[in-house]
Amino acid sequence: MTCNLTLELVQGMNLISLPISDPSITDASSLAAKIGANCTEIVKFNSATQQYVSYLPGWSPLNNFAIVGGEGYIVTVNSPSNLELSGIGWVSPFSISLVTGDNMIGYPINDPTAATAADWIFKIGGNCAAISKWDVATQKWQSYNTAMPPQADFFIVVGEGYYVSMIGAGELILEGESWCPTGRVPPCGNYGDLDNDGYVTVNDAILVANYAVGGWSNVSADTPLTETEFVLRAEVNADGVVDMADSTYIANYAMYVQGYDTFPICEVCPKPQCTFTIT
Ligand SMILES: [Ca+2]
Ligand SMILES: [Ca+2]
Repeated sequence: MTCNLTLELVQGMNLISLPISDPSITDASSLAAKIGANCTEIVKFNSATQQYVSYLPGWSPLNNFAIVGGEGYIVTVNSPSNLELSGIGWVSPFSISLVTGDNMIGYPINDPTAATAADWIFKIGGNCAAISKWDVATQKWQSYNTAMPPQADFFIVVGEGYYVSMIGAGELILEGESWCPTGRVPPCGNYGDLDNDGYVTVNDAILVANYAVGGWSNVSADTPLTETEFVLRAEVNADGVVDMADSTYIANYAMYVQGYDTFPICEVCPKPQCTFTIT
């Protein structure tokens, strides 16, 4: 499943990483092209040589390095810009190798145990001396290290890049959902999954709304299901009709709205134990 995500770049330096894999971004020149004419420089940190590598859009093909998941990049723009990404999520677990010295890395997976700099130090282990971020608001570096407590911990943010300073080799393993949310699995059976992709997403809620408004002919081209199966899966609130209330219920479930952790139909008729009939 593809998704869209926008990174907002401030005028000046930004330390970013790609939260999703966008097939149109493979190297520094394609990243610069995606940002547009405002992009004046893209820098990577080569951890093997411990040196910066700079790509200057429009100047020469020199240093047109590969852009990959899990790396951080310093992107300079001469006015505020948006980086519009379209692609698929990185695969969890995502392992990032860290060498002695500095490493500039990203945050490719939404790992609930890696939400702050202190979390990262804990996950990486004893060889990690410091995590540093580039604060775009102040255009200054901010560090969290193990040597001089107490300091202000900071949140690790999707789309940003970070320096990880190591006194020996190590690894950061991120595990969780991708930044391209795939949606929730149905609470029981395959209720709420109208496009048959295995998940309950907003797209399923839209299909039910279209059915409620325009009938089968309004959705038949957008689902592999038969009408009978479609109606069975769409009737999630167990009131005997497929209407906008079901669409709303499915949307709330897909978006993890509080109080919508299951469907009423799962109490009445949890598939495959029974077959529900719509009158
Ligand atoms: Ca679905
Ligand atoms: Ca209903």
